[in-house]
Amino acid sequence: MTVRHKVNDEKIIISSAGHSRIGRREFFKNAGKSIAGAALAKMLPEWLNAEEMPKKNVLFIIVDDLRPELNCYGSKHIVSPNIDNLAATGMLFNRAYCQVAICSASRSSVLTGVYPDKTKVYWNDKHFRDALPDVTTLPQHFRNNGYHSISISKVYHDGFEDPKSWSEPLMELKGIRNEGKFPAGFPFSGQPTRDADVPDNIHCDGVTADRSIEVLRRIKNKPFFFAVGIIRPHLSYLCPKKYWDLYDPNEIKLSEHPFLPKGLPGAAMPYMNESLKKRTSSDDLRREFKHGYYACTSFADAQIGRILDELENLKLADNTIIVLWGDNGFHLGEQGLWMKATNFEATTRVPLIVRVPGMKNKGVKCNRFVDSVDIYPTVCELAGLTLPEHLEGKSFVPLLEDAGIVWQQCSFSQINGKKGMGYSMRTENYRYTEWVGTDEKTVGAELYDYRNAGEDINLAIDKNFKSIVEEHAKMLRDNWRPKWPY
Ligand SMILES: [Ca+2]
Repeated sequence: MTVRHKVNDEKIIISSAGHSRIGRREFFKNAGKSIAGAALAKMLPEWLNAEEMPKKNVLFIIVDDLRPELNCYGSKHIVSPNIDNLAATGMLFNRAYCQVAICSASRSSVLTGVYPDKTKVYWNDKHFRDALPDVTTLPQHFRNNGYHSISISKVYHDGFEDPKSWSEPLMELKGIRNEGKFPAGFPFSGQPTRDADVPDNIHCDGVTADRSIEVLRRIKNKPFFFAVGIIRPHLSYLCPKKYWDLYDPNEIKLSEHPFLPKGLPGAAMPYMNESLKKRTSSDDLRREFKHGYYACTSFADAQIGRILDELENLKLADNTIIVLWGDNGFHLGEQGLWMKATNFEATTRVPLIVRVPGMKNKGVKCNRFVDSVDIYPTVCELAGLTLPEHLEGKSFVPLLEDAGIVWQQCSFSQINGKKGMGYSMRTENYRYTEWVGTDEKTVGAELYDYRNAGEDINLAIDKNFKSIVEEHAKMLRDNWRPKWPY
C-alpha cells in the first residue's frame, strides 16, 4: 500500500483548500439566515425570476429507501426510465447525503429544515414536535404563504403525522401498505406474490399514483405544495410480476465487499436485523432479495412516471418545481449487511433530483456535496418564499445555476448507536466517523479512503493516517451544525 504517498497528497489537497473551503458555519454567516425581498431576489439566478412569475407549484416526491442505484446514476442494469427522464430535464445530485439513514429521522430533518440534534429524532420513535413544538415545517411554510398544501401516503413516518403541515387531512394508505393486508372491499384479497400478474393499483404505490392524478386534477388551479410518498422499494418487495420480469436473477451481481470493515470499532457495530439476516443467508437468497429490491425500484419508477405524465397532461409542468428525493439508502450486501441505519455510503448517500421551470442546466449532474437538510431552503428560494429563521440547511440554488462552483467540502450524517452517537463526515476522498459516548468521550473512530480500500479497511487505527484523522476531526468540529455536545 502506498499509504504515505496518499497521506502527503491529501495533506496538500486539504491545506491548499483551506482558505477557499466553504464550511457550513461560513454558509450560515454569509447566507444561511433569513433573507427577504430584494436581497433574496438579487441572489437568485436570472432564469428563476421568482418575483415576476406567478406562484410556482411544488411536487415533492419522497421515495422510501431508494438507493441512487438508478440508470441515470450510472447503474445501467436498473430500469428507471421515468426518474431518468426527470434527471435529463432537471439536475441530478451525485453527492446528496441524508442526515440519518432512518425513515422518520431523515424525513423529520428535511421537513423541519434542521439537523437531527435539533429534532431529537434519531430513530422511528419520536415526533419532532416533542422537541420543536412550534417549528414551521416546509409544507406548513408553503401553506402559510397561500399554497394549498397536501400529502398522500408516507411523507412523515407512519404514526408521526403533522396536521399543521397540511391544508387538508392526509390521504392515508396504511391499510394496504404492508404485506398485502388489504382493507375490506379492496379488489384483491389475500397475499400477493412476486408471481402475481396483477395491475399496479393492487399495490399501495399504484393507488398512490391513481389518487395523485385525481389530486392534481382537483388542485390544478391553485398554487400547491403536493407531497407524494412512494413506499417501494422499502420492504416488503411486493409488486406485480411484470416488474420482476425486468430482471434476470442470474445476472444480478452480489457485492464484492460483503464483510464489515477490517478494524471496525465496537461502537460502530450496527444493530443487526435477525430476520433480514435469515432472509439473506445464501447467495440464492441474496440474489432473490436484490431482485425484489430492483423490481420494486422499477415499480416505484413507473408510478412516479404516471404522476409526472399527468403533470404534463394538465399543462402544469411549466409551472411546477419537482423535487425527487430518497429518504435513505439501504445495504444490499455491502459490508455484509442487508439493512439501513449505518453511516456507510450504502445508506447515507441518496438520490436527489430537482427540476425547475426554465432552468438552463437541464440534464447536468452535480458533483458537489449537498445535505438533505438543504432541501427546505432551496425549495423556498425557488418558489420565492422568504426563509424561516430557524433553518440550518443552506440553499443550493447557486448549484442549479452553476453546478461546478466552489461549494461545501463535506456532508454530514449520524447514527445513534449502541455505545453513542456516530457523527460522520464525507469529504472528497474520505469518510470520517467519530463515535461519541454518553460521557461525551470519543469511543471509536473510522476513516475510509475511497481512492484506496474504501470501506474495507478502517484507517483510523493506522498511524500513517494520524494527520488525516486529526484534520478531519477538526473539520468535523468546525463545521458540524449544530454544535457537538462538547
Ligand atoms: Ca426510508
